[in-house]
Amino acid sequence: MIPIDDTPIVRDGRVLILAMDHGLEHGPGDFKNVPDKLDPTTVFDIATHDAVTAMAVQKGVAEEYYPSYEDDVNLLAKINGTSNLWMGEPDSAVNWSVEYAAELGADAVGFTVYSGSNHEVEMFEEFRDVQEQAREHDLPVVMWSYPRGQGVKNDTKPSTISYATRIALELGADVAKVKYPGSKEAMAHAVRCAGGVKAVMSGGSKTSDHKFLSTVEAVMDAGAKGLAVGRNVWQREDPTRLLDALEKIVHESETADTALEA
Ligand code: FBP
Repeated sequence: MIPIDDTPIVRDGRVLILAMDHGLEHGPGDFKNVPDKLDPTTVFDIATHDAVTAMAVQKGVAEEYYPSYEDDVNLLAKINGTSNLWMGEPDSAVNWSVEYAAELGADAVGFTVYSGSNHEVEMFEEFRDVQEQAREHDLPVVMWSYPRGQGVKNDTKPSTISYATRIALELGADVAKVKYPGSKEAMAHAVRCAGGVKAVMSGGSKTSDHKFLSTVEAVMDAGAKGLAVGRNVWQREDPTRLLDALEKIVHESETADTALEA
C-alpha cells in the first residue's frame, strides 16, 4: 500500500469523492430533473467545495473540462466504465490507461470490479495491471468493489459487503468503495475485513436529506473513512447545503442532526 494519508485525495484521514460518471454508467436520464448538470462544469464547480477531496470522472470529461479545474479539484480518473445499454453479465471496459490519466493530472485512479460475475477473472487481471501501473505513478487506487452477477444473489447483504471490502484488501486497493450493507454493525464488520484499506460508502440513488445524512453518520460511526457520492449531492437543488452538512459529519465527526441544524 502507498502512504495514502499523504496524498491529495485524503484530508485528515478522510475521503469524500464526488462521482460524476453517471452519463456513461446510467445515461442522461440521471440528469432529467437537474438539466443544468448535463454541463459538467456545474458539477466541477460543486467539487470545489472544501469537503470534497476528489472528483471521479471518465476520460472524455477529464480531457475536456479538467484543465480549467486542476488548481481547485483533485482528479480521480475512473479507468473503466460501461453503459446501461449492456445487457450481459456485469463487465466494464478499460477506457484509458493509468499513464494517460497521470498525464492529464490524475491524483488517483478508480476501477470497478464485479466479483462474482462471469467476467471476474478478466476483471481481476485488468485490476492487477491498473494497480501495478498506479504504484509506478504513486497514485492511490480506489476500487468500486461491487459483487454482482450470476454468483451473487444479494449485492448489499452484510456477508457480500464484507467480502467486497476484503477483496479490495487482497487485490491491493487503497480505498474500497462499497454499498451500504443495511446496518452500522454490518458496516463495522466490513471495515474490519478491509484491514488497512479505507472503506467508504457508495452514495446510491437520491433520498431525503435526513435519511442520507443519518446513513452517512452510521457509516462514519462504524469506522468507515468517508464516502463516494454522486446523485445525493448534485441531484439536489442546493448541493452546497448538503456538502456543508457532509463537511461536518465526514470531516468533523458531528451527528446528522447537528449538521442539519446549522
Ligand atoms: P451515486 O452516489 O450516485 O450512486 O454514484 C456512485 C457511483 O458509484 C457512480 O460512480 C456510478 O456511476 C454509480 O454509482 C454506479 O452505480 P450502480 O452501478 O449501482 O448503478
